[in-house]
Amino acid sequence: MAENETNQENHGLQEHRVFPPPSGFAANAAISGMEAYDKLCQEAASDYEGFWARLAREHLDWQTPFTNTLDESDAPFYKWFADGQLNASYNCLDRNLLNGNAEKTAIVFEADDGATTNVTYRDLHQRVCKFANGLKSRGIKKGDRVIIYMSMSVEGVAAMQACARIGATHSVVFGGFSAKSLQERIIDAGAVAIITADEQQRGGKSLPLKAIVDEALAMGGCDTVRDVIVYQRTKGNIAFTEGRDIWLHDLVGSQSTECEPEWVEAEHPLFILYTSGSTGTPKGVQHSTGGYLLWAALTMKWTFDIKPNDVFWCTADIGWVTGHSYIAYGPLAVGATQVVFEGVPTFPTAGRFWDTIAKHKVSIFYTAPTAIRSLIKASDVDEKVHPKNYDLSSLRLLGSVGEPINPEAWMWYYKNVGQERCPIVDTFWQTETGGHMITPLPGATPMVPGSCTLPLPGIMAAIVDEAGADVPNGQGGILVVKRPWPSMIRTIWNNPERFRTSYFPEELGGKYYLAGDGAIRNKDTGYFTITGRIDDVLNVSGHRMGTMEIESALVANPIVAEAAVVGKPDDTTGEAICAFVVLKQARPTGEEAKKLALELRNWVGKEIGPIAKPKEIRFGDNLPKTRSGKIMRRLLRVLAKGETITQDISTLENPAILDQLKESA
Ligand code: 6R9
Repeated sequence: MAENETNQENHGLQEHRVFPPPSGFAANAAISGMEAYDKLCQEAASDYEGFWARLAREHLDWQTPFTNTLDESDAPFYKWFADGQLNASYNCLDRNLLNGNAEKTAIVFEADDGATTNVTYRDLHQRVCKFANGLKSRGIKKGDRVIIYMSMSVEGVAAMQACARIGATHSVVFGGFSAKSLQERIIDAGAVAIITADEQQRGGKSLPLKAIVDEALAMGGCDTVRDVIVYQRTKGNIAFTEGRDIWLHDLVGSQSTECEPEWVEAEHPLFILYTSGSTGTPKGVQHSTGGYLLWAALTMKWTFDIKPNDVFWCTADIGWVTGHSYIAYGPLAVGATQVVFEGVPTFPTAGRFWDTIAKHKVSIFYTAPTAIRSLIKASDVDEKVHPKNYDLSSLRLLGSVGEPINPEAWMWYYKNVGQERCPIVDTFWQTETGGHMITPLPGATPMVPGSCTLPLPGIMAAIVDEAGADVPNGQGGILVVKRPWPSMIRTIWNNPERFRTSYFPEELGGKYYLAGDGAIRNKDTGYFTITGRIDDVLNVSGHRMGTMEIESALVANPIVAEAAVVGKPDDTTGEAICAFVVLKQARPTGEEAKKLALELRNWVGKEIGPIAKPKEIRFGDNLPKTRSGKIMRRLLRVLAKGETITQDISTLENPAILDQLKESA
């Protein structure tokens, strides 16, 4: 594991400000006061299985009740509620029709251009049933994998729900990924169908989707794919392959608005979501149906304190796990009204978020620190887009996700968006955890800017050293979860061995879930602060990127001999990608270096997607290496920051190289 570089100030370890939950909030909260929190923690500690069984019975509807709560016989391949049967789409839609929510708005769709569409639970149920019947009509069935490559839309959510309804396992690929990334995921998942749109509409521009699907399929190896289903969003011009491609409106046109859900066992894979790890290829994180849905629903109630009249808005994309748990499943499972937003935070102006909150009277707002930081900057430049100019009185709770929120951004969010009235839930979790893990409870936990505070009841988070031994509070270490929990990753698709070694390493005893983050607990409060990844994973604008993935993309370019990628701190994006590159030709300088750097950035954009483009590229005749040929990444990290190397470089083979790598092209 790489060393854990902690910037104490940045991570709020010196933070002494404490914000108790507003009293009015606590009075009506689902978990009201720390006594209520402690009581739940005690219940979990004294009867772990009983605790989870109770919650799973209370919060989900089961077609066949489970009798077996946790099966550890094949650890770390844990099974939860394994003999129970249910359907995720039934729990998200049908039960709302039965609960009297049929005419309630499920989705307020806010299009890029500001047009609004309201979809009730009854409408959504009908759309999903028609969609599910359409999928069935193409022979798609339980256990099949379906890739969803779509922008933010009601149809995107309906596509996920329709797969769930028929027991097909979906794998959503973020619309910003390249044809090559898409192709890799199609092949790894062995997908039988792809659901996409003609184009996506973002920031006033139309961007291709279907054309990228065509390109991915043309790359070969995707023989499992029989159908490409296309939602018509922009009416842009696209190619159509007869027999393979079908318009969504043609597919669902004559389908029935009823579709009996396919009852699946609780462990049935609801979805696979690819995420970056420390080695080259992305990992297909496989989630279950029962355990996953339980936590998506329960965290809506516990962390977001969702109430019948709330308007919930999570600004994530359905291509990321946050969009799965807190758009496609969680809000629907609890019968909430939510905003689904197609656009970008800066279009038509950087006031779009605040304007949309005012327009739809959003009461719970969940976004990423990167967005907050960029909107702080925007409102510094242009006073008109400052939140004070918008009516944000509907807000009662704010959330943050994806990366550490620095105390200054937290304070700005608290004062200017929440007007010191709204608690902030800084939710730490991961693609692999399925839902929130460590977060304040808005009606209970006193908040400290920059700290995600305490684990949710039932989550046995701890900090250990490299040998798996507990470390005392006040001393940093490795974040682990000591007991399995219902919404945890079940395996890596196609690679159970990688699952075991990545998440349950022998060094830690083979029983603890290794999150991949470093953390420290406060001496007095026991609060957790996440200090950043301890592996080769970067977090750029809340997007997870493996350094190895970017390196592989760079060396795939014929002009590149060698590349090393590190993260450097960035005021807006949290981390930025800095690539050190050795070319096969002589080291370029001046204009040539600039030209080649641009070429390589675009190349990476093509290979992985625009989010992976290095912000900086530096060329050297070589990389700093030890005598045994190992790249000394810690030196590269110092160089990337623009700092002087004070560390020991006695093992460095070629110290002269360091000077070359100080400046970017
Ligand atoms: C949900 C999501 C997971 C990684 C995680 C950590 C970072 C997420 C955080 C946070 C500090 C928070 N992370 N939330 N770090 N405070 N509140 O983001 O999933 O894309 O898999 O990323 O993001 O480093 O390990 P994912």
